[in-house]
Amino acid sequence: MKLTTKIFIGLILGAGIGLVLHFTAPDLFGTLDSYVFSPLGTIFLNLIKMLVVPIVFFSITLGTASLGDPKKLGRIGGKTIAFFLATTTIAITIALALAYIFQPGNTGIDTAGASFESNEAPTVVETFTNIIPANPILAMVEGNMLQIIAFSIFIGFALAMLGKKTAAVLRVVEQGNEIMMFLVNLIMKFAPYGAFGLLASAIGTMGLDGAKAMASYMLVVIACLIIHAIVTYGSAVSFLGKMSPIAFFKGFFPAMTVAFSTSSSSATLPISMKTAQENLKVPKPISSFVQPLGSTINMDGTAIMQGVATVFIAQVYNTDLSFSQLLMIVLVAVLASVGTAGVPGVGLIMLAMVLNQVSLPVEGIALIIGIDRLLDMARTALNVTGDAACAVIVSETENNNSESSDTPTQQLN
Ligand code: DAS
Repeated sequence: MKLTTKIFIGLILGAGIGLVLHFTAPDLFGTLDSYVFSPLGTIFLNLIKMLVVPIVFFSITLGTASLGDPKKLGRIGGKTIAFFLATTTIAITIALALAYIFQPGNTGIDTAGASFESNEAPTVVETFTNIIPANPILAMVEGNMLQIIAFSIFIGFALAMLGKKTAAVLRVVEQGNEIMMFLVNLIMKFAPYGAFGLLASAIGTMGLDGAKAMASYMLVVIACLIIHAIVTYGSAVSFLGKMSPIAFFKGFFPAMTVAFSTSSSSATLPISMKTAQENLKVPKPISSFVQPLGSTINMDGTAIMQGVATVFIAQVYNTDLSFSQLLMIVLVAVLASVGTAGVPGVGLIMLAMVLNQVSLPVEGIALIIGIDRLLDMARTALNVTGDAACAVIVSETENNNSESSDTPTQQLN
């Protein structure tokens, strides 16, 4: 049976049992929650939290190193990175805006019991100055994600510039990243049981309010994904790529369905590239530069989930996020998407990192973890679509420079 099906069963069973016990046998629920539901959920959450620091270090170091020597990136590389960072920032801004407008977490859920210390939110200036870690090892021990990301980018940049001199270290980082992806896959096998425990515990405690909160969260995320696809990508391919948005989405639809069913940008990459080259007429040299890079460093769908989830969890815990905390969410989610590899469930692990950074309880993931697999399918489809949109735009603008001496391939060398 497919993992997605198992997770669905865990989700439905957990929500169902939690709801029934909430209304018919609250005492029995209390006992089961203490000895079954919460322990299952805690184990799953700790497995996710266990990977956050190493996965950020290895994947962002590798993501940065794979950019190669900035001088060699040239015009195409510059356009690609600029497009990726711009669209991811727009994506998360849409997410934060809609989460504030629709308030999915304000459903009167009583979380008074759930106490957590919310660190004094730093000012905007402190947010930026604090990015550079005075002690990177301490940053890892404390889980200071922005500092870990910054340190990883420095290491990745050094690896890119030192090239062959540090090839052995780069190999170790690549293998470290492989180990992380293997462990993500392994942990996701526990997801059905974790989702069952977390859902039964959350719904059993919060009743219908919890179910309503999850439904509204899901609707807001899906609305953001659709808006970003139509408005951001639609207008970008139309104005910059000189392609009709309908032709773009129709042409790329086969790859979107593969991404939706696999929940993995990496697994979809060969289809994404083939579809972009054949249906969207993207030249092979540009497609084979932009799309593999995008499947690693460009994940707008994931950034949208993280933006909505963070505001949702803050609302559930009746916590107001300051402007500098919102800025932090944008920074961490954009930077986190730089390294996040395209495998199922990795966005959820990165969400734990974003919550860490704005000192919100990672336990808040309990409310959304069950439905995350469904949303993972939808956001992965958006992730690969953003890479294709970038490829269309880069190839169009490179054509406009066709009077320039070098061809895309020469430009890339
Ligand atoms: N499943 C990831 C991908 O492949 C996205 C995510 O987990 O958010 O893009």
